Amino acid sequence: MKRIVTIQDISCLGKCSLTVALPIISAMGVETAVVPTAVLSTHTMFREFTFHDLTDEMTPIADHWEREGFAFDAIYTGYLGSFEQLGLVSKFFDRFGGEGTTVVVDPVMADNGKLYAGFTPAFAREMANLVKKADLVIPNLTEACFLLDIPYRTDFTEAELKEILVRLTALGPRYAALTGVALTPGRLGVMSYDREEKTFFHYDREYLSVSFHGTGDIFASTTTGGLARGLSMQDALTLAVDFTVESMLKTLAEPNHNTYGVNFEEAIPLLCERLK
Ligand code: PXL
Repeated sequence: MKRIVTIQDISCLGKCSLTVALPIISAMGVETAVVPTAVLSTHTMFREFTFHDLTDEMTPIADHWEREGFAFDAIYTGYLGSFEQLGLVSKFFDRFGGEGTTVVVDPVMADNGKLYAGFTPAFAREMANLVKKADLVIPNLTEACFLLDIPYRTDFTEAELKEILVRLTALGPRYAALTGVALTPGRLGVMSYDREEKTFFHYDREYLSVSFHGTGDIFASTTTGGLARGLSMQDALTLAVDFTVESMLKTLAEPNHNTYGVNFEEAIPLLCERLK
């Protein structure tokens, strides 16, 4: 069985970060180790939340794992809360990365043109530094603009989006995948670039005019799980789009659905079916 490790917070209720990554990647038939970076009562989109930092646990966990000789087929990072954590994750990549380990960085920090509460442009620059060590970076369009320090717009042309992807891979990763790309009115999807093959890829689905929290984490988890299961980059990204859309459709089908997270649970059969 393949084994990945994911490094991000655990928001106890709210369906994002670890409470999404663990069930999804496990359902894909991949062992999922975790390094929880903080415990929050909910994600930060609620009016109030508790926050307990776990930075001090990160190095002892890695030290123990190194003594045990554990290795990972992929390392996947999501929401990271401080400069210190970015530095520790960079060290983690040095210790557990290398040949045979795919490093996936989802630079969670912004959406809809704005940084999330608590993040700064300086943090984004440091995140760009971490991205250097990734094999795949999966930003949304806002995060890509912050990583590249360019103004965010909603009307980038296809040529401009391609330029953004090329510049993201110039930071270091072989692959960049941009989420939330709308090349055609009424459609939304992913666009990616492979620096070695110099090829672009695009896949989209019907645009659902709703925005749910946690869909970026669902997308990145599915992509990482798919890669660990041996899918090509294009197949992993396609599955991630389809699973994210399916989760949103399941949510919309519920009369009194949550607004804090999506119903990915009832979409899990699609994942299992596609990985048969
Ligand atoms: O979904 C990304 C995410 C993860 N973890 C926490 C968050 C967010 C987004 O706001 O607040 C704690």
